[in-house]
Amino acid sequence: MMGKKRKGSEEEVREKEKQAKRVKITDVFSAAAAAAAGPRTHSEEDEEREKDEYRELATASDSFKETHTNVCSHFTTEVSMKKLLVDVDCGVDDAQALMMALAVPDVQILGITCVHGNTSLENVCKNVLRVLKVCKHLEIPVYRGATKALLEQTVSAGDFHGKDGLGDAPDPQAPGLELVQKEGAVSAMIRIVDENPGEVSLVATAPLTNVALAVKLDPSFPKKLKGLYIMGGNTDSRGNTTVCGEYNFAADPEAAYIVLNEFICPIYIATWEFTCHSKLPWEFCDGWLAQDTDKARFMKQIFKHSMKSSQSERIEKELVAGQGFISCDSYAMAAVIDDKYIVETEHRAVTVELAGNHCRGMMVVDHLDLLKKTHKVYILKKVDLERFKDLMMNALK
Ligand SMILES: [Ca+2]
Repeated sequence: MMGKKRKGSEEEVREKEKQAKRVKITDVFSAAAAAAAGPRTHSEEDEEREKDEYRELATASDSFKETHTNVCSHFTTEVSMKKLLVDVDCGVDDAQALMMALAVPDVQILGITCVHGNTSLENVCKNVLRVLKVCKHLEIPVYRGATKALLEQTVSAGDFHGKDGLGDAPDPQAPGLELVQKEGAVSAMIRIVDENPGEVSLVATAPLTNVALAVKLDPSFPKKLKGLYIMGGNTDSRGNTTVCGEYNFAADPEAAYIVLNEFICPIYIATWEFTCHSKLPWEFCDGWLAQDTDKARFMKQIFKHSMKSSQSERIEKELVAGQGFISCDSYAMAAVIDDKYIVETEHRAVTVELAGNHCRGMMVVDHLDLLKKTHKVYILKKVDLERFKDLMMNALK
């Protein structure tokens, strides 16, 4: 009874809010009509009134943009969608990050570009299509990108996500590679960003080969991006692939160097150590996978191999701050989806070590400002894990 009453009053509040918003929108359109009709005379008084109307229009419009309501769904769709490009080497955590984004209504993925990494490029493309199929989003275009690092120095991703990248749990009904676009990944990235200047955020959860090639083909590419969100690199020389190197950076150090030194858009980085410090308890993972949905069953199947790998002696050594559930790529994805998720960042110049016997591929953080770089990146330090859990749960609903 109490619940019912509360529900009723919540509905009343929502209805009142809707009515208030309708009034605001009516005001917006009236003001727009008045402005479009033009001034009758040009007395100072009229001019002042017109300025007021424009100011009101701008304020009402801004306020409307923030409401994210369905009162005028067409208008809302145009102004509030978050446009993403996602560059992946589709292992299990890339799949988790993609599923997180695909489950959020105000996120629009304009394209998924594939790159070498966790597994072969062909497997990466296949894996992305499998994820899109289970999420019922096969309409999203998938593009084939670089098959190797810029200098072709192969660093194995090991067997953490299985040989095929998705836990070696193949699906005989998987969509075929004929669904992959003819256009190459790098030219698609450049074209899509050209068509939506200043609006697209690029989420890169793989070796940065495609992203580096994009700036080399089109030097104006970074300034047309809204932001770049990277999973990769490290802050404390903790390696998970080489002694000091995180996989995505160690797999193509030159590409990581180019991206960190040539991308002038806002850059947010979820580093290896950060993801380890932000791990979730395995109990959360159990509840997450126990959801009664096709997506949860799919995840349970592809994640089994990595969950087992996490217990190995080698992975135990790689993990910073102990055991737990770490969906590395999802931490970078959450940053672009939820504006309130990032709690604390460090604003620093960074680069990548390209030489050295042990440190090639390591991210270097310039705490002393000795590199004299004007462009600094935001290194994620603390995030709202409750919001992150909500996004994770939602991914498999
Ligand atoms: Ca990845």
